[in-house]
Amino acid sequence: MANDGALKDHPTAVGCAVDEFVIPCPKGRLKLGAKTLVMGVLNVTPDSFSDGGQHFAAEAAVRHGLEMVEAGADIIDVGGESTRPGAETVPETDEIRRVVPVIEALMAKATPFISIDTYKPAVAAAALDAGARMVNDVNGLRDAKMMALVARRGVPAVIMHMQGTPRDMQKNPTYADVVGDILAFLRAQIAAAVRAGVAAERLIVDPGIGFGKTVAHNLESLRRLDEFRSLGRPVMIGTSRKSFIGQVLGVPVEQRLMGTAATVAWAVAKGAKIVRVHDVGEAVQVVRMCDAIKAEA
Ligand code: HH2
Repeated sequence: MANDGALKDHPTAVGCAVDEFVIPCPKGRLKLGAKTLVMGVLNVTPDSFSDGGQHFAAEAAVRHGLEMVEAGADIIDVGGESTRPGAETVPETDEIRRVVPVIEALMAKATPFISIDTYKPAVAAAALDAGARMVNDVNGLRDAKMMALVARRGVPAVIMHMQGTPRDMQKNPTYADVVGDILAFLRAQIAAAVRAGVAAERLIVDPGIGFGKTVAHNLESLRRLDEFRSLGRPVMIGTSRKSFIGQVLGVPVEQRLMGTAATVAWAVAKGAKIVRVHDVGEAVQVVRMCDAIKAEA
């Protein structure tokens, strides 16, 4: 079966009681248990905030995707539109033209477990046709067509929280209680998805670090990350190289590896089941170490 990385048991998982989720998906299942999964970011974009342009040519993207598989990525998250603050939207035909050849080539070469990072139903549909097996929606399944697609295809989906849109989300984010507000949104979207025919067991939740949040909001969301487990669904987190790390440490984007590692370790300790990162080899070491410590607890 494909998806070897995600399906393999971690050696330290033996005999320890941890919360465990098994998500059925086309051609297999995604196991989220004692082994924290590492999702590698594959941006096929000219303008992503940290790696824009580096993997824009399909060949370079495929090469980088294969490198991440080799480095131990369990999931490859392919995206064709940057969602950095202020980013311009990309027409869906262009986004499809960016991601589909890359997904097809990756599937032909290594059959990794691929998720499609998009909020556009047509892009998600094309990506699933090309071999992707999960939808990662930064818009949190707010689009009824996306919800219907996920229900119809029976694929796992990440519901991410974002306040506003990438164009305006960092202008003046405000919350009554950042974690409480995100929890309320995620809870409502899980309920709406179930009403639309999505099996609750296929849903993953993500508080959306950096999406309509100040540095203080991001830090509080991480500090209280364990509260998201009350939703009864696996928690995913994407902190990699993000600007709140730069603001805390006073370092530019290319010097945020250690800050990212700290957030990944913290997130695993607080119960995250998937970490979305650019630096896969390093993150694999961090999560394996954290998983080993947790397993002995
Ligand atoms: N962050 C980014 C994109 N997609 N998806 C989820 N579920 N969670 C995240 O935190 C998340 C995400 C932004 O990071 P990146 O893809 O590196 O940048 P850009 O949007 O500029 O391509």
